[in-house]
Amino acid sequence: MGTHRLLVLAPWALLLPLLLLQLAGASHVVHRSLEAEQAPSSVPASIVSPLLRTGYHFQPPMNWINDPNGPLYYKGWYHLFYQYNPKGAVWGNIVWAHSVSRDLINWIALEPAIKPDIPSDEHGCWSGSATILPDGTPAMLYTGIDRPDINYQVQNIAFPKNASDPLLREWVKPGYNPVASPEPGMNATQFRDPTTAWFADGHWRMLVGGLRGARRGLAYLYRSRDFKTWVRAKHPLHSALTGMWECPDFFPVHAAGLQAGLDTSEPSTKHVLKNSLDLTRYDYYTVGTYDKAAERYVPDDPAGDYHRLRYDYGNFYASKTFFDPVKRRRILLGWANESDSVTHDKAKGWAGIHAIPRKIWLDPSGKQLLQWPVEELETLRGKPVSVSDKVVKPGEHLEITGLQTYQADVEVSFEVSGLEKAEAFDPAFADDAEKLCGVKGADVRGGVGPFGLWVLASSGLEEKTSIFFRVFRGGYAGKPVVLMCSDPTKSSLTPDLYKPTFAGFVDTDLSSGKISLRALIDRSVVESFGAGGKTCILSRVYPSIAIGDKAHLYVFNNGEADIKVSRLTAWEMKKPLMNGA
Ligand code: DQQ
Repeated sequence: MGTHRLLVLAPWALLLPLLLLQLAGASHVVHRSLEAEQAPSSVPASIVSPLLRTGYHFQPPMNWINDPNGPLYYKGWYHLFYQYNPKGAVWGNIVWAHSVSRDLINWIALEPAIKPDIPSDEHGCWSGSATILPDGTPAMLYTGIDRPDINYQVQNIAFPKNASDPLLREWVKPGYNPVASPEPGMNATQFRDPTTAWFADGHWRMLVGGLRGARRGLAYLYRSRDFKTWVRAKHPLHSALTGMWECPDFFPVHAAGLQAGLDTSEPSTKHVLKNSLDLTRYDYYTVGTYDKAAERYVPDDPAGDYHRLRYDYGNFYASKTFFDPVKRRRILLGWANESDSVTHDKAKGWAGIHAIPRKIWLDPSGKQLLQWPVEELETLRGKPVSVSDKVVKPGEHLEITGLQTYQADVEVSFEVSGLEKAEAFDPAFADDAEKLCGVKGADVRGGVGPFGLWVLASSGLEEKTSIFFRVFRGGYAGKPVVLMCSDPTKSSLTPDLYKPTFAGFVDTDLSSGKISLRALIDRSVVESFGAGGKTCILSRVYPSIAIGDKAHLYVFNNGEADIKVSRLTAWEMKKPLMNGA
């Protein structure tokens, strides 16, 4: 027992000086609220209200953030670096800010780790990735901007100054930087975001995102024997006519259905290549084979090359995965931008959050990935409220009461009684779930569905964000088509908000009539996971009435068929340590 207590206490003892540091940083928080008070009169009070600042999603106390960078685990700590503007709530002056965590949920802010201070990153330290070298030392590959006014991009390396510091507070950049520069004929302003390197047959390899001509997005492949001298391979690992590939990510996955992750250098018969498409601002991936001898990646479904599968069908971009050696899992981190206006962001003093870290693995079908919030999130769950075996009739809704729902985690299993009433599927929408959802939003009556949740809803339903399913007859080979949507069109009465309808199809077998939905509700974000993580949608919303204890949660059914809630459990979510804010 004594030993056990010691083990539990020891890591937190380490936290004390850091917590004091955070308190010293509390002036940031004051500064933020002062800014809010002085907001231009055109900015509604609700927008700058602390009740719309997320409670358990990753963000610093103030200012702009975008891409997650170089996530890694080292000597007992998870490290997250991220693109950050120390001077304001809009993109610019980019450095790598740095936070550490024991559990991926409670975060402590440290000083920025990588800042412009050598000729090859003097005008910006852009995105990059961590590689754990064989001796256990992390190495950081990242993009530097090396000249003013033009975003000319090169790739740099940084190492920890003191490898015995578990917090990796200081980073040094060797004199041989940059390690990769654009060559004649390459587009020097579209050449960035190195991946985690992997080792095979005597060589390290890394990818760098690029653009050839006007349309060909590509993943340049570089090789190195010593992690110092990098030589570009003649052809890219892969390319497609999609526009610029930002933040490529390439990793092995276990055979279908196994939840464990693989270290990036471990061999496997299946790999995933993800690219962030600058043109659409979505993260697309394919599952495929890595042919090491030919140094090529071949997607299993060439027809779906970067326009079919997305990690998330909502506001989620520039993501990155890493291998967690503690729980042997692969974890996905992604950035969600605001969808209010720049004036709003300046008034709030902050912009950008990260999605809750998600474990990812290959679906039993082998055709796509599954994603689920890391289990550590469940430590924030408070008292549960549950509902079982409730039928929601056509046109009815059911309020879930007994808890605050503006910061909540909701898991629900639905059962549809039969598909006789399902609407016929129009094949014109076969490739465009978003368009289909735009036409058939939550308030458009259907057959089987729309059914799902109204979250962050006002009591008079003037405001509500709808997360729902809609089932159609007559899909490919007679299979029902399941559409999952997030409809924020009624989410707020505040003007000047961007309220895109997001949607994806769910490749699920409805023969049992069952389908599940999980929604992470956090003040101005809703992260939804359909059918156990087959289809995910993150949406930013800014209610003006349904904030704080004025936010309600309902199950709704706007179809013609009964829907049964076999089981719904909702938990209030506690606030973790969040970078001192
Ligand atoms: N963000 C970084 C770039 C990357 C882009 C700059 C993606 O390195 O391509 O902040 O959001």
